[in-house]
Amino acid sequence: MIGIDKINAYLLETLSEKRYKHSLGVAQEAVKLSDHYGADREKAYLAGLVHDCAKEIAPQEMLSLIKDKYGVSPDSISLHRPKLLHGILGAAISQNRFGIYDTAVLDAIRYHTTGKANMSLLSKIIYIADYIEPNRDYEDVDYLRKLAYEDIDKAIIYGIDFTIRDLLDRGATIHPDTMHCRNDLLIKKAERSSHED
Ligand code: DGI
Ligand code: FE
Ligand code: FE
Repeated sequence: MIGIDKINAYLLETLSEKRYKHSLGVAQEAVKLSDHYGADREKAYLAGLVHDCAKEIAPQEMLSLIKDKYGVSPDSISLHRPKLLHGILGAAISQNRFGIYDTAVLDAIRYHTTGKANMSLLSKIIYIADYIEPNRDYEDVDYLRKLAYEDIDKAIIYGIDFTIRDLLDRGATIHPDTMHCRNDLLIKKAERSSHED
């Protein structure tokens, strides 16, 4: 892996100041969540720092990098909505430019926008840190911040519901991984509570 200083230099060059601050915020929040839930804080910092490294690349450029440079074939929903490509491309850049080979870190980057079924603790942490990092400001953010430290699965479901409502209001497509993630967490939650009876 290249050094953190080189990764920071790349991010400073390719991201707006606001997005770079957001990335540092996600890294910081991910470390806090890792300490709380017993995940690897160094992996969490790294994944948080780089999760949006592809966010400000123009859609056409994203597509050609993904397909031609990195040889990945995105699904049709992601192709339809280029915003969904930045996790896929972020993981490819993290591997090929930054030399990150840790599959848990790469997966957390890859799925940070949609989530997916059977997420690892690290992926869950990055997913929710993205919603609650210190620079985020929206109506429910303080409630979600509290929930994230009480029950991370519940917090993710809350975040997904929030996003799905917004997508429905805008008449947008909903990625199947988003639904798989939500269903998976809801089913596991129901199974856990039935075992408690
Ligand atoms: O990159 P960030 O802004 O920090 O956050 P993000 O990676 O979670 O991206 C949020 C955007 O992605 C937001 O505009 C909604 C969109 N999005 C999230 N899930 C889905 C989605 N868009 C579609 N079409 N389908 C999804 O399931
Ligand atoms: Fe993102
Ligand atoms: Fe983000």
